[in-house]
Amino acid sequence: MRRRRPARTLTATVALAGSLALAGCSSAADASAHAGTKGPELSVSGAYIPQPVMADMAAGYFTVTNTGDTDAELTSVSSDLAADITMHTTTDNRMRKVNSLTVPAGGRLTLSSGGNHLMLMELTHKPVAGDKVSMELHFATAGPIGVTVPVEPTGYRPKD
Ligand SMILES: [Cu+2]
Repeated sequence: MRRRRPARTLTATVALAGSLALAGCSSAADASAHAGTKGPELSVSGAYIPQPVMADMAAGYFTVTNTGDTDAELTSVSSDLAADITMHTTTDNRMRKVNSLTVPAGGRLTLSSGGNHLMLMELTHKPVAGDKVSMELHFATAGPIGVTVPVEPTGYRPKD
């Protein structure tokens, strides 16, 4: 009991609080590296573009699976096919443009007809069924993923 020194204990607590505050200031990527987590691990499947009815606008769908332990944010998609690609969500049959979509850790982000989707505007040409379109998906804290996307017939629905 005589060795107890409240003053020293208090100092240690302050020092610990200080180091926690510093950790909070580092970037998300740094923090996950230091914590020994593996971060997002992403793969893309089931991508397709239905042959568009109009000459200047198309939709795009795919699934991103995240087997990592950190959420990933899809922040943009680029392609030779379209100068302007935006991401949309659909709620009560109304679509809304969003700046990012989350791929949850251990989960998936699904873009499908009637739900989340890509809108491709200002098409460089009208794609037809059988074409292949290359796309690149960009993420906030993970490297980009290139995908070769088949163009399917207009009313195509994937069977799951
Ligand atoms: Cu839309």
